[in-house]
Amino acid sequence: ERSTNSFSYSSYHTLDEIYSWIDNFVAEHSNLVSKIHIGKSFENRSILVLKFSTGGPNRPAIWIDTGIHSREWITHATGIWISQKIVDAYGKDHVLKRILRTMDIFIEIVTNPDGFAFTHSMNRLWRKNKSSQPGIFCIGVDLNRNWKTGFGGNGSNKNPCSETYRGPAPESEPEVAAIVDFITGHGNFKAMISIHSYSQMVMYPYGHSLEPVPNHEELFNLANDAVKALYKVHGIQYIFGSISTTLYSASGISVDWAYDSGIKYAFSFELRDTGQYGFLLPASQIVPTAEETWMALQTIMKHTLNH
Ligand code: ING
Ligand code: ZN
Repeated sequence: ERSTNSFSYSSYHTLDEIYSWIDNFVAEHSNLVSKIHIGKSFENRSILVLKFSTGGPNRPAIWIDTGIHSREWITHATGIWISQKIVDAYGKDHVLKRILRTMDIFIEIVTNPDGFAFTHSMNRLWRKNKSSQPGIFCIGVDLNRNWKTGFGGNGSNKNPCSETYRGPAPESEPEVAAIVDFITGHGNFKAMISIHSYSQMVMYPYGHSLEPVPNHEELFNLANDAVKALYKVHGIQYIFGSISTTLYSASGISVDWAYDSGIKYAFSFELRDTGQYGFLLPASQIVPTAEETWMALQTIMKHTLNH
């Protein structure tokens, strides 16, 4: 396909389809969007980030990633829909205009490309990346246990065969190292939102500890506002709170690393549903899920802009 006109935002897509959508999308909106290559996956696929910017060097920035767990297909689909929404709403929507006058937005849609390709070819429910180590039979590291902060703590596993295998060392995985290098090199990120499915939750650090973060109250109130804005769209109820108290202990996770790196608005979403379909959410729910998620994201972006 040579244009995004024929792309269906209400269907799930393969990696090749998404990567060619990215190329068309960037070409059609070159005034606002560019594509950044931040690294290569274990199997040598490109790791791509969309940058939404109206100019200016190194503006304060918002990071959004989807698909760090490859089976969570609703998250990639939501990332794509939201990217399209940003270019549509820019020029119409005053809030978004205000956000993009001051800040840049970065979206990594396929954060785990090797795993994602594997969910299409071999195993729909694959979660980890596809890295292997000599002499070790099991494949894959959980990319949301491989970050430096709290690495090796509760809610991560040292067994390579586990679904939450943390990997041999912090940032051992190229998919994680690429983001760490990019965000650290940029140096001006103010918010990180890492999107998963499923369970209908908005959460903030810490995952590795029960200790409340210094701005816990601010994050609690902001999560509450985000969940309320989300509810208004289609009446879907999310719960919210810190990761360790709302879901479970999890160590070596992206948002704990972001928070301890100075990114004080760090959130992790769990999108629809609560288990009826789980990871196999019907495509008919893509657009409604994205619509409501967008309202929650805007709530966080607006707050980041004003603080
Ligand atoms: N759940 C997340 C997981 O990595 C999570 C929960 C999200 C933990 C963010 C910590 C931070 O286990 C899913 N669905 O992957
Ligand atoms: Zn996940």
